[in-house]
Amino acid sequence: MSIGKIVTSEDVKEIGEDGKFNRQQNHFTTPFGNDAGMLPVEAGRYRLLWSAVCPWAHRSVIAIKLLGLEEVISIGQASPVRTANGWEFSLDPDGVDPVLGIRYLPEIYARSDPEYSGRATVPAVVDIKQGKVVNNDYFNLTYYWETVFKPLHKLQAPDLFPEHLREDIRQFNQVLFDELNNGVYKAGFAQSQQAYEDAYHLVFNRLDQLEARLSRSRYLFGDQLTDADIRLYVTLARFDVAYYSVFKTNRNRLTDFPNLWAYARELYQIPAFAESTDFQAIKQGYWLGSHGNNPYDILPLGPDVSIWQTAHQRDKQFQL
Ligand SMILES: N[C@@H](CCC(=O)N[C@@H](CS)C(=O)NCC(=O)O)C(=O)O
Repeated sequence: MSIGKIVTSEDVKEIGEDGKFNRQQNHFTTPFGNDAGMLPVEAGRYRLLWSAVCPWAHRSVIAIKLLGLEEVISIGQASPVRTANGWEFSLDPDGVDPVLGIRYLPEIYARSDPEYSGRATVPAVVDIKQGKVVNNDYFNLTYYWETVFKPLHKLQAPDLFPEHLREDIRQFNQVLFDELNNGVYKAGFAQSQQAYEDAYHLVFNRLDQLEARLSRSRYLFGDQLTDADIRLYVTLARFDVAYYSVFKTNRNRLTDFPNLWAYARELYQIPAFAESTDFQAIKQGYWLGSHGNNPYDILPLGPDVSIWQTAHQRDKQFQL
């Protein structure tokens, strides 16, 4: 199947006159829910397509695992290095996704909306029944898994989005997105010195504030792991292996912040986080993909990621 020309950041005009990166809007945003016009909440109906390099997709996979939704929402994984034809399912036998039969992600975007002119991105949720992308709203996906999919959670699943904290978490997540999750991309994709420097300061000012917050609190919202922690984690897990060098956010490494570093290790040591964190894939994806500006495709050997397994002591530090 022909997938046509691959859409790039330039095509969708994500770089402004001032050299600043402005991320494209999501296109498939119909909410999941039980009201008319929503995507029905059903077990076995949807397939989440992701790549281990991608922080926006990673957060969704962590939430699915923590909530025990793996049997409810199936997961298809593209290889970490985006090809000239877009995300490729080369990790699968014969190089095609076994459920959807696609080789490249843009195939299913084209099938879903022939008029779609944006980048074909992960995460993408496909309605298996229709064989179409129905949602790529990465900002809100975890909220759906945590709320409307609640009747399908495993027994004793954690409450990652507690009612009384929802508004606070939403507000916090927006700041986290603007200044850190997407802040690193603003630095990495900047096309002017000023745009890069503004983003660099945004990132490190926010990290300084989070370092202070996590010196007083085991997780972002007290003693309970929430959606906000998943979102912070996916950026921290990529910081030293990718962003520090590839995106030039190099005032400090994650390992230079004692509280953030111990907090990140604590999360990594929870199976849902460790099982879905592939540092080698992250490194390949940022260095060898289009982000890397690495003409000879040389993959750095460091940093040593075995240190993610060292003791964190956060449980002792915040004994109830
Ligand atoms: N859907 C969002 C976020 C998701 C996103 O950027 N995903 C990246 C991987 S981390 C992607 O799939 N990029 C494909 C491309 O740019 O062609 C967007 O369009 O900016």
